[in-house]
Amino acid sequence: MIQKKQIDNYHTNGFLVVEDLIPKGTLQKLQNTTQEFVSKSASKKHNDDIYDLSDDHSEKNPKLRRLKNPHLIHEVYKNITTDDCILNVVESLVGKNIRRDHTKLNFKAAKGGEAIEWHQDWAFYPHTNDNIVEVGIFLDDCYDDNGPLMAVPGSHKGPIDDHHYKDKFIGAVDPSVSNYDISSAIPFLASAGSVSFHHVRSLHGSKKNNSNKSRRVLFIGYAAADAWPLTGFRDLPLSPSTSQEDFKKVYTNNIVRGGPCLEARVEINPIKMPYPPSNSLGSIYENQKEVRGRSFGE
Ligand SMILES: O=C(O)CCC(=O)C(=O)O
Repeated sequence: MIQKKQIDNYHTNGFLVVEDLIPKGTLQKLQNTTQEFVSKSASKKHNDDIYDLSDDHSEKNPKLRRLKNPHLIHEVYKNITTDDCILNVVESLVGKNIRRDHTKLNFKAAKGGEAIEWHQDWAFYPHTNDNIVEVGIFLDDCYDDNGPLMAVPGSHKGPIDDHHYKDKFIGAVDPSVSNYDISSAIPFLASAGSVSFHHVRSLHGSKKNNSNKSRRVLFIGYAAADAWPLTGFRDLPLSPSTSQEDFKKVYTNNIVRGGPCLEARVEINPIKMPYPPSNSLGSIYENQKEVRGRSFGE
């Protein structure tokens, strides 16, 4: 459990880092499993439903940028998404009915793991309310030169920056026209086993990893069960061929604490829909391709 002061900090700043939240044995399992996937990625030549590869990925020097939906491909990842050590904190931030929305494991390889441009997750997936938190489980120690995630305090309560470029949604903000002072961003620095929590509207980004150690973070997005996506669930179209089973798979089975809620709670929030899509699809790295380096000059 976390203290009231930590919860207040989350609501004031839009983020929180809790040190050493993951038990040592669990952390070890997550690290070992992740290493197995890095080894498996070596033989991959192209991005697919599981692997997102860096442009300089090769068999000799595998450079995995992201594992997509890790909870669907290995029990160890699935189990951590329902573990009380995470859900107890998530409950105190978003309430007692919780839906797991997505997972992803971001890698920043030593000496060059890629930057992620400034963005607000909300711009990608607006919902009927913004009771949504992104959890980041640190699989490695993460300090200044490892390309830590950085977030602008208070940005979760303000406007949504423009994430479009040349009339397409590219999922990145031009810092020179941001509503926020990027230089005030706070890096999330902590040892492996620590966990960050950032609000879906918090403006964040991360630099390249210039150190000689990798930086791996397992991200899990959780939403209040009554927050419904305004773009709909991609895998749950309202069509005659959508079955009860499909609904369970996409919604009910992802309720990880409390119960489901078909009554969407609607709040007034700033929203610009993420359309039309970027020229480059598949992951945030692909979406942001056209403007890569704009924020961090790398
Ligand atoms: O891995 C990172 O540093 C940033 C992750 C992130 O913001 C994202 O994947 O949307």
